[in-house]
Amino acid sequence: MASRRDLANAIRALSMDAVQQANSGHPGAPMGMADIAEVLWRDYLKHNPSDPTWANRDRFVLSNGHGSMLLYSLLHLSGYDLPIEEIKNFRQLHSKTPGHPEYGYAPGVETTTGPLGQGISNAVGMALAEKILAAQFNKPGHDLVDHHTYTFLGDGCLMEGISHEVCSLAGTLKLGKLIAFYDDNGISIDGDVAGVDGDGGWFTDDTPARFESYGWQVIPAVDGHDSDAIDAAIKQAQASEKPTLICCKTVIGFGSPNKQGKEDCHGAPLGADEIALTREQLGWEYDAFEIPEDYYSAWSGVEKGQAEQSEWNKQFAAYQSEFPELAAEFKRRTNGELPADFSDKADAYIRQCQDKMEKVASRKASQNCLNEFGPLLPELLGGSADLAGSNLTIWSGCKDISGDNANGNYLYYGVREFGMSAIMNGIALHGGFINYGATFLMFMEYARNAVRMAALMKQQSIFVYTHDSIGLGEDGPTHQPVEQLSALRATPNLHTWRPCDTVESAVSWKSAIERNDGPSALVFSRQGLAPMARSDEQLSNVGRGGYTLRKANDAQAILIATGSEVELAMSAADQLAEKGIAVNVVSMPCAEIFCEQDKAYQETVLPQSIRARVAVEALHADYWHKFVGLDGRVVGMTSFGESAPGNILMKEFGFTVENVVSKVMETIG
Ligand SMILES: Cc1ncc(C[n+]2csc(CCOP(=O)(O)OP(=O)(O)O)c2C)c(N)n1
Ligand SMILES: [Mg+2]
Repeated sequence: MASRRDLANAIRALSMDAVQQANSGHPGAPMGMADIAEVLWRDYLKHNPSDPTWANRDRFVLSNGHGSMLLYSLLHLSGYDLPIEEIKNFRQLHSKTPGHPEYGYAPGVETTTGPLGQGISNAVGMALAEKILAAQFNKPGHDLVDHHTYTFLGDGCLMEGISHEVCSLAGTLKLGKLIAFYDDNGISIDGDVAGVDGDGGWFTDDTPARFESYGWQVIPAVDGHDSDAIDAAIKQAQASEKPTLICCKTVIGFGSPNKQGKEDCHGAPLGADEIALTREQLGWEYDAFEIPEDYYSAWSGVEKGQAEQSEWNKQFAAYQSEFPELAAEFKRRTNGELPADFSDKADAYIRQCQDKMEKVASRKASQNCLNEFGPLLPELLGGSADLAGSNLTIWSGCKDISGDNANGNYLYYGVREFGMSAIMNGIALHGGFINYGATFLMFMEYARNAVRMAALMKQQSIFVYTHDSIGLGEDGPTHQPVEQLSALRATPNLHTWRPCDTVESAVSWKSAIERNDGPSALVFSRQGLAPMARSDEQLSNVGRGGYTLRKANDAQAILIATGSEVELAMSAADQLAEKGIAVNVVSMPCAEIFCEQDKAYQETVLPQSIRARVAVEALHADYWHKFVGLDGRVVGMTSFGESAPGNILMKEFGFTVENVVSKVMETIG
């Protein structure tokens, strides 16, 4: 019978052979962590390879995503729909086994990892989602939601600053079902992280002390190649109310006689000769990609998983008979379905905003939406990175979440923009929630890569950004976004909204809530914005991302504006009309959605025949050239802002009726 070590060697063999075949990849981490993975996956992980979407499965996150072959080996061996051909096609076009684990490619990959530090952050989000969902749904005798989140991470993840943000919060929020395995191999790409003989190096933290200070349970100095020690550590971790870091001393590339323990095996094939020597050293007598049947049976998680899931199904049935409404809600939420009446009620509210014609800052309009939509959506889970009072993210039904009471719907993320955003992605991936998190638009920059990951993974994270331009005023250029909106708009699969009034704000929220195949960024102003009158047709076109807000007969020019500059464009159009110049005004709250509309609609809004176009937006000018063309002009920002009252800055940087009018005059010659 195969020993634990033999079973772990199946991972080692698959990993080194797949990397060799692809002639690229990372054999070191999979070979180093194979023994840990064997104990966790065969003896502890609660999962059903036949149903990778089972709501109560344990989550497993490979935060050191370069070790993707570790995850692919585990999925293949334990019986997921990931055949050996996919392992042979590692890193090839259209395979399910891309270079780093990509969400949505292979079944069982819970999140995309590769940008170090974000996997552990997603794992914190998943553990947090589990804790909140459990608090909302579990009843005495019914632990409907009850699973662990396990994550593997390396030196790289711990060096990344985001790991501080999220692990600190995980400690405060007492995420006891989060169990992290630190691959303490002393190596990263450039070599020995702690230097050689006490000299040099770049990572010499006292990691156990660091995590203890966060409020974690730390199990130090576990031999990552000793199955019994790993087993004991997992037991101890599961017994704790605190999140646990298991520090595993491992040897990178374990089994490779000439490369193990060295950075050489981190991210390059071992080479045919070394692979042969490794086979010998490990006593692995099978050919490349050959796994004997008895190994597959020993690894298979199928039967156990099916049994676990049917046991849970029984639990669910019992819950359902006692709490039928809650059970239906649980199903609805974990299936990602909105309440049946949401869309109609949201439309009624949008109509109400139109009738009310209220002048408020769009951040306030956003809060009004939350007050309106929040009571309809128990799945709504909000937060802000220590700017709740400015972002206006708290609504009347908010209940704070704390370490001791997770039965709430509002998170204080603290000053952790990047951590918040990556945690949000983890919550979205977990399921059961629609989650939003807020900061100033400027500080999106700190969180940028997590926003990108939400878009890459098509996750419904709703990023709320207030204080959206130089219009914020006195805080000055450090706080005034300029190029940030272009960056958001350049992100594939992200919808970026910059509404001009209460109506567009409500439409943006409705769109973000209904959009379950990607993230939205909702960009709101600090300053008050005038309400716009609309016909029924105009009102229904707001959701198309761009529409004609002011239609002139025989228009000679088009003004395109968003957010706070729509009012300016309207005034400029009025003044031009007085001069006998007919101008249409297009409000473009979400350019990406406008670009998805059919050509015929786009032509009605931006007719080819009208080449005199001026875009007005108090953010970076460059984005708009594709809409205004070579004959057009942009009134936008090309420099940083200044510190002064917002209205003074708007004048200073050319956001005046006079300037917009003169730009239109230029275009019509
Ligand atoms: C944010 C980010 N920066 C840099 C990299 C490139 N990179 C991939 S692995 C790695 C070193 C990681 O070291 P460690 O986690 O110790 O991995 P090991 O070599 O032990 O497998 C680096 C710098 C990355 N993937 N993500
Ligand atoms: Mg390392």
